[in-house]
Amino acid sequence: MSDYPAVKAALRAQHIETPSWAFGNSGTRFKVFQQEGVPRDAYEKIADAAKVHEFTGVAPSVAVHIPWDTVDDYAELARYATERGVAIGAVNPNVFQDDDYRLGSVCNPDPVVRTKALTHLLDCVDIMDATGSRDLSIWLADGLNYPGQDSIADRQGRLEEALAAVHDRLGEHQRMLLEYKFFEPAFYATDVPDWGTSYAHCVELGDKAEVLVDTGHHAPGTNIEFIVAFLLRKRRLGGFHFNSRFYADDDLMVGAADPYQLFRIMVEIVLGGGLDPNSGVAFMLDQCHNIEPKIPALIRSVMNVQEATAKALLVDATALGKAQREGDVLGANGVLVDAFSTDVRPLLAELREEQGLDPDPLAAYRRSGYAERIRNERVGGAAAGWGA
Ligand code: AOS
Ligand code: ZN
Ligand code: ZN
Ligand code: ZN
Repeated sequence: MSDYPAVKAALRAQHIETPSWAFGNSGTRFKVFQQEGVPRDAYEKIADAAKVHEFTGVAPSVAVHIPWDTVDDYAELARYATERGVAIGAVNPNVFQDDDYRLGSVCNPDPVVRTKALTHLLDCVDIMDATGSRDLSIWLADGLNYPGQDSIADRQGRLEEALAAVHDRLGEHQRMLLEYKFFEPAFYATDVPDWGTSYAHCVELGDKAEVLVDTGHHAPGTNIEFIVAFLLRKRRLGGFHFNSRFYADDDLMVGAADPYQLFRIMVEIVLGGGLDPNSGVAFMLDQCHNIEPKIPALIRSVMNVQEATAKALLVDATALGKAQREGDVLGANGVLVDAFSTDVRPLLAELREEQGLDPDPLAAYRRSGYAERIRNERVGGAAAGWGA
């Protein structure tokens, strides 16, 4: 067994970023259920994110999505976040919600639309300058619904051109993370469908471009931990969008569908040095809470990532290495299974107490009365949300 002080130190150093859009209302194409007390603007989303951090101690930043989180003064928004004990994390440009983007954004056959999309990406870098954010998190909905609809090759050229302009614009301490997704909203072909496409573009772009792995963006059966190990080794793993999926891009709570997969991913992170804050791997959540209350769902998600990380930290690397060198297949697998089977909840409760937190973040949140307060205070006005 690894020594607990080192395990705890690593757990304290891990930061898990919450997404502003997960605090707002969301849904499927069938229905967006309205919940009471949801934030009405970016400020209220940040206030809620601060609560997740207050009770977990490891969620000190919140990603924003532009224009969903548009405000007049981003420096002021960043100051507001600081006052609440959190920071603004990744800036997510939205180049998919306007009618102009029917045939794509930076890959659109129309140069006018491409310019509009690129301008928005560059505007988001200005926002990063104001908020002090490091990461521009790019996900493009670009793709084709029908064979022949547009030239797959030409679209790659347009993509390259736009991404290069963004890369050029980035400041010294800024990065662009390029997320991939194999389908949806385009169903025949996506312009950045997989990690290989994202990786190839990043390598060509330069050192400020890294791949973002959204755990829900893979075909069933994909070995995500292989992708993680590969990218980490090549120093191109920019970070994660964690969530769970049963069927498609379900955006359910991370660790809900397959905690063993999350553990296997975290094992590669731990063994590959990705937990070191200098490795630059950003642990972000990308979830939508359609039917469950948002803040408790995010607290639960943060705890699920922590549990998987704790188990990964308990992997006996010495015993694993020895078994691997000796070709002891069952022994090596047993080391992983032993770590996964360990109940790390007492360890995490102890860690929280050492950090001056309640050992049970969900119970502490429930007792705090915050849910009742926002339900009473946030009446009237439109709820800000996903697609808002
Ligand atoms: C979309 O499927 C991606 O996961 C993006 O990260 C997206 O911007 C985010 O989910 C907000 O809708
Ligand atoms: Zn995502
Ligand atoms: Zn997604
Ligand atoms: Zn997702």
